[in-house]
Amino acid sequence: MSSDINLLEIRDFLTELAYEVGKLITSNTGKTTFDDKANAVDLVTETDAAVERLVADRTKARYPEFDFLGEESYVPGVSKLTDKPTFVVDPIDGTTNFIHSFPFSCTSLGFTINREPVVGVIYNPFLDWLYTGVKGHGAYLNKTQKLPLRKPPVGSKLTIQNALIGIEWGTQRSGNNYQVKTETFKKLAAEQGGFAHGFRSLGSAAMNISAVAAGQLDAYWEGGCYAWDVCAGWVILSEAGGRIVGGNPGQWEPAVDERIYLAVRGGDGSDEFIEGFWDSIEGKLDY
Ligand code: LIP
Repeated sequence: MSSDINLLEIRDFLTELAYEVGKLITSNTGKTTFDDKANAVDLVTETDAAVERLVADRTKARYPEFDFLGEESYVPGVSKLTDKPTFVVDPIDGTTNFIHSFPFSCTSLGFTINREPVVGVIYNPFLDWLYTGVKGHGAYLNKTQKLPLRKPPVGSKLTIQNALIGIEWGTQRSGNNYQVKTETFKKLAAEQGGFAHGFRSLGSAAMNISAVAAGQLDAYWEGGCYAWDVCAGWVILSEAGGRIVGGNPGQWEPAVDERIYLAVRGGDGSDEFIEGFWDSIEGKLDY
């Protein structure tokens, strides 16, 4: 029975595992060769695979009855997220950052029950930032700093104009999705458009979502990432008072493997912000 599962124990187990794989990540950054996946900007390294093997072995040994879904062992059309308790893992989120030694890659270790993210552990070993969240138990940075860290000014409302927004170019650099993204970026930035305060691309979905959970980004919009990119961040953001809605208009309750997301911090005006953001999207993302 899923109600018998000790989520806090799973958080602690995944935290120790994150610290362990963090050493593997920092000791190999910038040193390892890389291969292309979908194209010349969709990259993977042997360290990604080694970290995933370690996480898979440890989780299987400790929780043999639970399923595992990982980026590097995923088989399109075969690997599926089910209702079973499942570890949903991105061994290194921000692989391009890892290859370039840009210190915004992390390991993202999530856990779902009935496809709902209920435990999240994200660890950036370069900056020693550990984000954790457990359903019903809050979200924290480095175990003690409750999220969000930044509280918006009293009386302020979340609007596109006063927002700092996480965006990513992703790996598709032509076609409809690239067109929708780039035209939407322009619309959100333009003085006659959203005139947003600014945009940040951390190069990692998990790091972007963690920044929204911390209140340091107001939102993050991306299409094309997968359940393993967002699962851990999903519960961390929810426990920090934010939420993830669909990255195309009208999807208020997306599935974790929906692949098109808009993450928004908590606070006054978030519904209007979401609807205004959706109105700014120039077309429809399709993944
Ligand atoms: C990355 C995502 C990021 C996306 C990148 C890449 P990876 O995951 O976290 O949001 O823009 O294209 O997919 O491949 O580094 O694990």
